Amino acid sequence: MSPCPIPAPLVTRLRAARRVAVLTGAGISAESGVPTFREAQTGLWARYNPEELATPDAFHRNPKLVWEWYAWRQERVRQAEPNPGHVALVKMERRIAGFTLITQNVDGLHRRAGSHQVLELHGNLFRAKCLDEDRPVENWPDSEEIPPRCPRCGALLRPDVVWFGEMLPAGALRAAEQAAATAEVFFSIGTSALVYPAADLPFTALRAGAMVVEINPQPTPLSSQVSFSLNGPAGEILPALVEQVWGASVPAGGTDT
Ligand code: BJW
Repeated sequence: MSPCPIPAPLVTRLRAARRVAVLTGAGISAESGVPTFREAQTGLWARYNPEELATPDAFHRNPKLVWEWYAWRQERVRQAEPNPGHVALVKMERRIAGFTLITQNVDGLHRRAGSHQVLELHGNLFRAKCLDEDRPVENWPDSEEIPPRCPRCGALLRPDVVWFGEMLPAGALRAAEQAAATAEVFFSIGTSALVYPAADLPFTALRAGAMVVEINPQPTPLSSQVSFSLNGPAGEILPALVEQVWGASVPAGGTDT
């Protein structure tokens, strides 16, 4: 049962839409038990501010601390499962030919739910790259050293994610901007809409005349601008929306890695 009614004009527009783009943030994984970026961390990490750990400076100052933070997050995500919000987006992908899923998340839960086309704007928690060569590294020899070293050049390895002040992957960003500029309906789901350039995407869609819909239990800087603000958890609102638009029988399909 959705905590808020799905607006009729949204249902009508979605049934007819050929191009839909969705931007997700940490909130979509909250109901899987993955902490959002700006909420208090737990346990060992409660005294650290994620915004201060996700920077090149933090890594240069204390690479071991930052590597271990990402290792802790990997472990939490391994224990998590995709939730009904992720699954509803898989169903949406199956219903709309021109569907683009853009995520700021690094947890890989959209793919684990079965989404095929995912533009990962901020990288992926489960990849590492060489700090000096900026190339992905898949395997490295066991060692006591944290972080481990690049087997080719001996430089430190770092998580293959995008930190503040770093460029987003150009191809993914270009595809996301194109999807936002051409979408008939654009969703901004579970993001505080504070971090650029991702936070610009809903505005690109608005300028191009899209219906822009936000799903979030809390207001954001985007809320006053959107066509519809659906206040509640994505894991409840998205399944209700998909069911109302396309009925209960939309297949979700299996999981991919
Ligand atoms: C629920 C829910 C439920 C809870 N259901 N919802 C223009 C203006 C000002 C600044 C800039 C600008 N352009 C660029 C900048 C600088 C900077 C920036 O944006 N700073 C701002 C903070 C002011 N941007 C950058 O540096 C970017 N690079 C760049 O622009 O390069 C070009 C350049 C270079 C040099 C100079 C100038 C330009 C890179 C940004 C990289 C962000 N990286 C991180 C870390 C990734 C790795 C990791 O995960 O560790 O990405 S930071 C962090 O924030 C992470 C997230 O993806 C991102 C967004 O967070 P998100 O997803 O919105 O999470 P939260 O926690 O903030 O919000 C969760 C929401 O969910 C809340 O609203 C809840 O209410 C909601 N929620 N439960 C639905 N059940």
